[in-house]
Amino acid sequence: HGMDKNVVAPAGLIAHGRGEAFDYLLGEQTPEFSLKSIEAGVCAILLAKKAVLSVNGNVVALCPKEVVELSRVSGASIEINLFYRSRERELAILEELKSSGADGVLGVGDSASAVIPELGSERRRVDPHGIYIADVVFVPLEDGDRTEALVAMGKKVIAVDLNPLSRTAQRASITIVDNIVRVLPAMVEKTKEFVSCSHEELSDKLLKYDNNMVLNESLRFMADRLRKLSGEKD
Ligand code: PTJ
Repeated sequence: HGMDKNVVAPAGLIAHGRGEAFDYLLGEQTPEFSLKSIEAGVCAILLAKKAVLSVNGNVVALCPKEVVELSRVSGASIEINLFYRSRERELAILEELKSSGADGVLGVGDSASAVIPELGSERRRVDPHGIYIADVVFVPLEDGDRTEALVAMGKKVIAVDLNPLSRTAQRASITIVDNIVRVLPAMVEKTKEFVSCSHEELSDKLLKYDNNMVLNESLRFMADRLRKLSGEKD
C-alpha cells in the first residue's frame, strides 16, 4: 500500500522482507536486550542538544503516527532522508507525516542543502538545520555507510535494525535489534517515563550501556532460539 502511494521505494519491499526474516529468528517479540537499547536510546535523545529522527519511506509507511508522537514527547525534529530520493517521494512522505500530525518536517526539497562528507549516495543530502548540526540522530531501517559517516562527524547514532550484522547496526552508538513497529511505541512510553529524570540520572543510565554486549547478546539469542527449535537439548 505504501508503495502504491509512492511512500515506499520498490526496493523497500525487499528491505522489509530482509527485516521479516530476522524477526522470525527473534520470535517476533521484543527481547530483554532490546529493552536496554530502547532505554539507552531514549536517554540519548533526552540528553541531546539537538536530536533528529531521520525517516525513510519504509519507516513512514509502517508507523507515521508513532514517529510524530516520539517527536512530540521527546522534542526531537523529524527529517526526511532517502536513498531513492525524488521530489514525488519527498512530497508523498511529507503528506503522510502531515496527515499524522507533523509540522515543520526537515529535509524536504532545497532545504536538504548540506552534505555529509565522504558519502556518495543521496543519503548524503541533509538539512543544515537538522541532521547536519544534530548531536544525536535516530536512524531506523537502513543498512549503509551513512551511520559510520555520522559517527565520524562526532554524532551519536541510534539505529533500529532487525539484522544485528548490518553495517548500520554494527557501526551505531546504540543499536536496537527489534522491529520498528514495536520499538517506536516502546520509545514513546519510555520517553514519557524518563522525561522527568534529571540530567545525572539519564547520563548514569547511558554510561552503563554497552552496545557491543547487546549486539553479541542478540546473535546468541538468535542462535539459541534456532538450537531449541531444531530440537537440540540445553
Ligand atoms: O525510502 P528510501 O528511499 O530511503 O529507501 C529505504 C530502503 C529501506 C529501501 C533502503 O534504506 C534499503 O534498501 O535498506 P536496506 O539496505 O535493506 O536496510 C534496511 C534494514 O532494515 C535491513 O537491515 C533490514 O533488516 C532492516 N529492517 C527491515 N524492516 C525492518 C527492519 N528493521 C526493523 N524493523 C523493520 N520492520
